[in-house]
Amino acid sequence: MGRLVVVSNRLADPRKPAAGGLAVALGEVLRNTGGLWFGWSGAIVDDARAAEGSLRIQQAGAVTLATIDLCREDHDAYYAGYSNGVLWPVFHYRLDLANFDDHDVEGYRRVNRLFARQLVPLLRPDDVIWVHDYHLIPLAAELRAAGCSQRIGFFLHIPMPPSQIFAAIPQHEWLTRTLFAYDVVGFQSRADLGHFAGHAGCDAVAKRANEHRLEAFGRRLHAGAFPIGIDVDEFERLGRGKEARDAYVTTRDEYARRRLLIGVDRLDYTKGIPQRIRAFRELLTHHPGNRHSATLIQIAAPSRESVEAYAGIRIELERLCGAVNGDFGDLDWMPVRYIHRNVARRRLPGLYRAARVGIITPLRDGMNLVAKEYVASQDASDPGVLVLSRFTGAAEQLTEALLVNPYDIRGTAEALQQALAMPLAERQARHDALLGHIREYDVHRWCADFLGALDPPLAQALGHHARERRRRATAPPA
Ligand code: GDG
Repeated sequence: MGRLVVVSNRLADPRKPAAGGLAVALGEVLRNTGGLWFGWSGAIVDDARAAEGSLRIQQAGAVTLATIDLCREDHDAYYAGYSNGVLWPVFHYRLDLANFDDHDVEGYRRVNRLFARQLVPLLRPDDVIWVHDYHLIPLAAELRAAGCSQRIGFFLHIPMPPSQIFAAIPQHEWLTRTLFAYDVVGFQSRADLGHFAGHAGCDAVAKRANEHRLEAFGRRLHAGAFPIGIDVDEFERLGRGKEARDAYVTTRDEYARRRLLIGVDRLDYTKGIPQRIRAFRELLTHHPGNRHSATLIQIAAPSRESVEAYAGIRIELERLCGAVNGDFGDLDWMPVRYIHRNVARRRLPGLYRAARVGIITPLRDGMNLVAKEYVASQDASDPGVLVLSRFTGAAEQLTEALLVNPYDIRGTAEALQQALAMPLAERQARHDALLGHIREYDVHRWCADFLGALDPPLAQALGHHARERRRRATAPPA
């Protein structure tokens, strides 16, 4: 069995529970193959020479973690500039927020070249390489240029926009060409896959041999939809832990006379948080029975504060929440609890469970794992209702949620009212179906399906380990 090498912008220590489901799942596969995880350390150093000599290798159990630092100029152009100032907004259909600057794309190329240069000496001939996300689109092309012939796959965690939007990026042809250096390219949804296939047909004049096989630039590419999931078992375990139970009991008792709605997001303009606050305001306006009763807890974890486009959203949200509380609140009732802080991961399942409605309404999202975490945290005998934006990858699977158009403030408010008034039997039936989906398409299935397309022998060997894990998890204690 070959070794798995994961490459991503940042990496997480898979042994730490705070790392999240993705790190747990990748960590498991990496452990079982004695694999390597390579990425940026998060440190910014003074000059390019210091970055060049910064490779650090540590052992995390059976997994090797290899990191490099970036110099300030490269970081600003690659991370804040091209990745988060061009690719993130455009891939989320926000051309208005994109800041096209030739200087940034040069930095993006430089860092991808640096990643390749530092990674190549660590590689073995039978390694299988899995590259993650928009920061590293041209990495395989750089690795191929350096002589790598290993199998290389790429997974895009964010949406793939339609060709008319993608083509606004001045370097769209180059990006498309570099994607053909991979053997497998994975997307979150069938819609995203369709957009890519359509675009490759224009940009690369790709021939589509079948649903998944595209040919261009003398290379064959397998393109597929691999919807990411959560580690449902791990999340349920977290939910049984002390911190989650405490968070549940405290929240339930504090809001005993209220019905709670909850939103949990990174503070990002793609997540539709201002629209959500407006919809909640609309709910209080048109359904006054919710006054003194419904409370929205909105957790907005700080994110990318160095990127220009994020500056305004914090101010806008504070203003919107302040206005709802000022206009509707009373001495004994604050309609919106807005928390601009990171909440410990171990507490999240308790908060989700205490809320009658999970309100997940991004304007555009590759998948959205919070929606799945909310479902996994519910008490099946008295579950809450998921109100979900139709513009998330998750909506392609979670059709038993109340699907809304987040731009339609009145429509979203009506869905909130429907959720708050939903009878128990309907809540149970919807929850049962949703839980079935998230169990079937969990993060382990995502890993197995992607690796199955990239390297079938590796996936087969890992399948054996996964069966062992399940057997151990379900075996009665000795
Ligand atoms: C990208 C794509 C895709 C949030 N607030 C806190 C916190 N979180 C955790 C959630 C969840 C994760 O962060 C967010 O995941 P999402 O999927 O919702 O969104 P992105 O961060 O934008 O992720 C997305 C994902 O990649 C995976 O492919 O689904 O579409 O944009 O796990 O629980 N965690 C803690 N405190 C918080 O305050 N601890």
